[in-house]
Amino acid sequence: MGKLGLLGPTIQGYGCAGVSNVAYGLIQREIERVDSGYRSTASVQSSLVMHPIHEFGTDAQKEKFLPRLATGEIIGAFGLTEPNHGSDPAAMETTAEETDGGFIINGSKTWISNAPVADLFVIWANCKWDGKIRGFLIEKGAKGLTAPPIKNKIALRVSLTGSVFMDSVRVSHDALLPKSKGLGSPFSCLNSARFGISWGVMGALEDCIDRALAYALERHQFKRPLASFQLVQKKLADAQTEAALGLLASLQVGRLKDAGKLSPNMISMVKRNNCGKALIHARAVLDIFGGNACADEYHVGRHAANLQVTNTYEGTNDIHALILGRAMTGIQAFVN
Ligand code: TGC
Ligand code: FAD
Repeated sequence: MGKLGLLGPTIQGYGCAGVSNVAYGLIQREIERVDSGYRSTASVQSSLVMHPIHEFGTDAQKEKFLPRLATGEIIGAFGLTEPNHGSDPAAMETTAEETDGGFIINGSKTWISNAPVADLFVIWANCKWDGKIRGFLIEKGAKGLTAPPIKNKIALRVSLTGSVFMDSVRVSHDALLPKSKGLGSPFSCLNSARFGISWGVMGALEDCIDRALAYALERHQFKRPLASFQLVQKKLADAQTEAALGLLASLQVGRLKDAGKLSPNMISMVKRNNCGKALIHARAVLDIFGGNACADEYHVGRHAANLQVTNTYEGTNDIHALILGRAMTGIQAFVN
């Protein structure tokens, strides 16, 4: 991916491709045709690690990390979710305390993509001196930092996921992302990643449709191809319609993002809609495979399992419904 210029592609300079947000979306769509886990690896690196360094970091941090993240020489991870706080990151327990030489970080993160192989961790912590959430760059090998893998996942198996434990990890002042302040900072990273997911899941659905169509044309029952049955055609037509509508919605959001006219609520709408529709229709076309649905060589079952996760991470389907409900009614349904 690094060789192809697919990592951090919207960033100008630092060896990055410097393409538009629409191009970023198209990249995620193609990567997720292969597997949602590949797209996860790429979008964490691009949107959740390179973006905050570029947005909130010093020139020295950008020079030090961005070129090597762009080539894939080093891998990054983004730690927001904690064992006791997923949908509600504002309540995080990870803390940063200022000392003479820098900061001491304590806490734990869970379900962190790329963590077991990460060279660099963007860790979000509550700063004890003013109660604000800020980002910190912690390099692999820091004393007190461990990132064990979460094993035996039943979905997104190609993406490595881990916990991150920080037991009095000492970092220098250079570790702070100085322009990050408040929950809006990690959320700005999520805006970019959620936008990419909205394109990516449509790529996964398109792969499901292509495979189901090919199977339906080839497999015969009652002396006719499955594709000749009206119920099978309806499944394919419904899925193709949602893939087309979802992609066009993401394209419009991408154009608005490129024009600087984006509202994060638009991203919640396309992330929620496209992940939900991709899951529903991947499951529907999976039926076409009959018993072969449970054979891994047909791939659609793998996509369907992955798409359940895309409906969970980066804000669950229901959390995005509540974000949209808040935007419409002005009433927040998830008050602490
Ligand atoms: P709330 O009061 O709404 O906002 C707090 C501050 O943040 C600002 N803000 C945003 N800024 C930019 N973009 C957005 N989308 C923003 N949403 C909110 C807001 O203006 C406010 O700023 P300020 O200056 O007034 O302080 O915060 P809340 O605590 O009430 O939020 C609730 C909720 C549910 C919306 C939020 O917490 C949420 O989105 N929860 C879901 C958590 C989530 O998405 N976690 C993702 C973890 S990372 C991940 O899953 C990676 S998977 C990667 C992969 O493998 O692909
Ligand atoms: P919870 O918050 O406990 O939610 C459980 C259920 O309750 C959900 O259905 C939710 O919608 C519902 N719920 C919660 N609050 C409300 C409410 N107010 N009203 C109605 N319903 C509610 N996180 C990272 O920080 N970095 C990563 O790289 C990362 N990668 C991930 C990779 C994988 C494979 C997975 C599975 C997760 C990853 N995550 C990552 C974590 C992910 O973002 C969280 O799992 C997600 O935000 C949900 O949090 P939770 O699992 O704690 O669920």
